[in-house]
Amino acid sequence: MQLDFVARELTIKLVYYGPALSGKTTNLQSLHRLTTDASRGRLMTLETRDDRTLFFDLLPLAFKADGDLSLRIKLFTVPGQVIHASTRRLVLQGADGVAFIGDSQLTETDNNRASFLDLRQNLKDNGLDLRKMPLVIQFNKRDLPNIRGDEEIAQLAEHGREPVYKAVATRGDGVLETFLGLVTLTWARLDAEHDFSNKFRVKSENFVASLAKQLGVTTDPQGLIAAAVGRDPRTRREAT
Ligand SMILES: Nc1nc2c(ncn2[C@@H]2O[C@H](COP(=O)(O)OP(=O)(O)OP(=O)(O)O)[C@@H](O)[C@H]2O)c(=O)[nH]1
Ligand SMILES: [Mg+2]
Repeated sequence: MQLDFVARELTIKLVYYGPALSGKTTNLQSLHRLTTDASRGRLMTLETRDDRTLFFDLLPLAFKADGDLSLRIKLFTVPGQVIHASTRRLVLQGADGVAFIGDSQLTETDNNRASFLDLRQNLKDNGLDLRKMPLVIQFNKRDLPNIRGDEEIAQLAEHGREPVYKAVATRGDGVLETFLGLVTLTWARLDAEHDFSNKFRVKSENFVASLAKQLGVTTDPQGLIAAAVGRDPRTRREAT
């Protein structure tokens, strides 16, 4: 998080993390497609010929809140391939929130798990604690055969503390849901810590709804956020 109090400008960093080929870059591409020109900057990607992210992707978004606050969101993806471990750690530096993009295919279960452990370790190496990090989980590629079933995901969601979204990122399904769920958690966390809604006279109740509207989202944002399986991001997480 970066705060320019004089300019009333807050910049937050959100990171899409997950195993290789789970669809992190695709999420940003879909988000870019689903938002309006006025609210977003250029999507920067750096890939090899076969679509593998080499360093990171970055999508900048901008939002003017009701009160006195301009919010900039820098949305990053990490490169999922195992060899890019040090790059992932670098991209995670100063993250305010994380979306973990998992691959629903049964064959990817071990890779998802390894990537999740890698996330926890890399956060730790950056002095960040996974348990305190605003985090949503996405199970992507729901259109493919041989995927983890809805019931299994519902069970996982019930036992975990994070909101879980199902997605087909190529079609844009679940993409706004995941993003808005993450923004909801991240704003709640930053607001609780720094009292931004008072300092900037921002109405927290309709913060995410008005952000969604400015981004050009035409669907009811509350409905999108509520698509989470398991925990609803709008409810407070009990202290653990
Ligand atoms: N069928 C299907 N394919 C998808 C979906 N989302 C992404 N893909 C495909 O999966 C491949 C990898 O997607 P990327 O978005 O590049 O994956 P990534 O997570 O950025 O991969 P790395 O950069 O290597 O970490 C591409 O061919 C995408 O088109 C989905 O929901 N369904
Ligand atoms: Mg990528």
